[in-house]
Amino acid sequence: VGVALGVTLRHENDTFQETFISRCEKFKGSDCQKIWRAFEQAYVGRDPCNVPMEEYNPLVAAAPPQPACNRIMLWSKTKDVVHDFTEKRDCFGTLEDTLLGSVLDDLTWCGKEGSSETFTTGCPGWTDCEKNPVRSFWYRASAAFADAACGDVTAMLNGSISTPFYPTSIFGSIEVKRLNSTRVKSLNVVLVTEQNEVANCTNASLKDLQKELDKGIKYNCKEVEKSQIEECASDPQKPCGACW
Ligand code: ZNA
Repeated sequence: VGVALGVTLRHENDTFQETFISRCEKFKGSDCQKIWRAFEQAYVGRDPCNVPMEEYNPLVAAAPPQPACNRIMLWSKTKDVVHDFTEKRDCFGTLEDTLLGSVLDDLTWCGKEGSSETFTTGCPGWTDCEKNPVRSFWYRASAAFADAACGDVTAMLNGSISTPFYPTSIFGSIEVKRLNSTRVKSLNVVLVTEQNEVANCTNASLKDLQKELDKGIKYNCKEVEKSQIEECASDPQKPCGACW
């Protein structure tokens, strides 16, 4: 049993690294071996509940997000509709379109004290402990992405829930706070609504969002039906600026 388990784990470890490297290599000119080593050092051999976001500083330094002014798309509780749109249309870039976000999207990983391996099973879940390797990575990567934001920034929030702006979400606790008025002109909220609209742009949580914004950043909010976003995603003729 011990041997069989050892073989399974070795295999798990290799597949994860292969996924990492092959996703990374889609970004031409990147030193993916170097980026892998910077990634691994953040969590390998560590208690998987004690990986602070700062452990990923060397990784972010090795693969910093490239700022694309006026094209930054942030999101909270709208992952599917956002990525459906950004995959089909070349209008906006999300964190998941940057090297680090694209390499690690939908992956789970952790280390273990006394081991030099990467595990993909038996890792703490998002809420099991705060300083888990996956959650700390997204905090750190989101901070870097927001720091690099410039011009007019868009954020897709969910109008089908009662608090589209959640102060403890990554968008609320990291991204909004790090938008800097010397670089960012405006934050444009697209509130994605469905037939059963629960929240509109007058929602109290959106007042809290405006209070968090650096003075000097203009704020706009627009309610847009999900079906309209999906239609524009499937209509390559329509200019980006005419989607909503
Ligand atoms: N691609 C990702 O998996 C991911 C991306 C995970 C976390 C954060 N991000 C960044 S931050 C993303 O690019 C957006 O710009 C920002 C959204 O973060 P948020 O405001 O916290 O939004 P959210 O919808 O609550 O969470 C985003 C993602 O985090 C979810 O799709 C899940 O993958 C993960 N997540 C959040 N809360 C939980 C969770 N997974 C499991 N349990 C949770 N309670």
